Amino acid sequence: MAILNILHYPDERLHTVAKPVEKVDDQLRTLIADMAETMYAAPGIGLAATQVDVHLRLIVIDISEDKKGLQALINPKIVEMDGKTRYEEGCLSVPGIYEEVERAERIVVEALDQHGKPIRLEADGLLAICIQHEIDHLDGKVFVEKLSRLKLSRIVAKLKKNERKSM
Ligand code: GNR
Ligand code: NI
Repeated sequence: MAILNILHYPDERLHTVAKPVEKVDDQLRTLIADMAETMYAAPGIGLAATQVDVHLRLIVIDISEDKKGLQALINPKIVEMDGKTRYEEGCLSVPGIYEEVERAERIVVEALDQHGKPIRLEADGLLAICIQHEIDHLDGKVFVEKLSRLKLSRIVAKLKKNERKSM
């Protein structure tokens, strides 16, 4: 297994729209295992392939506390959404920034699992928020871009300052 490098905002590669996975094979399962290891090491509750510079529609999620809830979603598609909720989100690609954003409260997602089997998932609460955050990454969107331009420009300035300090 391997820990992969996570791209940091405002890296342009985070704006890449990911392509559908065509074949769920051992090579893809190795990527899933590496993404899971990277997510747990960070630590985070989700990771999109986009964040590790692989532009395929693949996400891993584990919102459990004991690392026993790992779920890989391949070619995920939201087929139903309702309600609205706000939550203070963070992102491994935007380190140290936490901001409230609005999402659908409840979603139904169709995807393939790591064996290529179609699954349908009903989610609410943190799981629903996390899945929407990850699918946004696959569409080249980062959560801070949902904020006002003023807030975003302050965040970019803060990120630049923090990067300098960590060098
Ligand atoms: O670890 C993460 N925590 C989190 C908290 C609130 C809303 C979304 C997230 S996802 C984030 C990991 C990440 O950046 N995934 O893309
Ligand atoms: Ni993120």
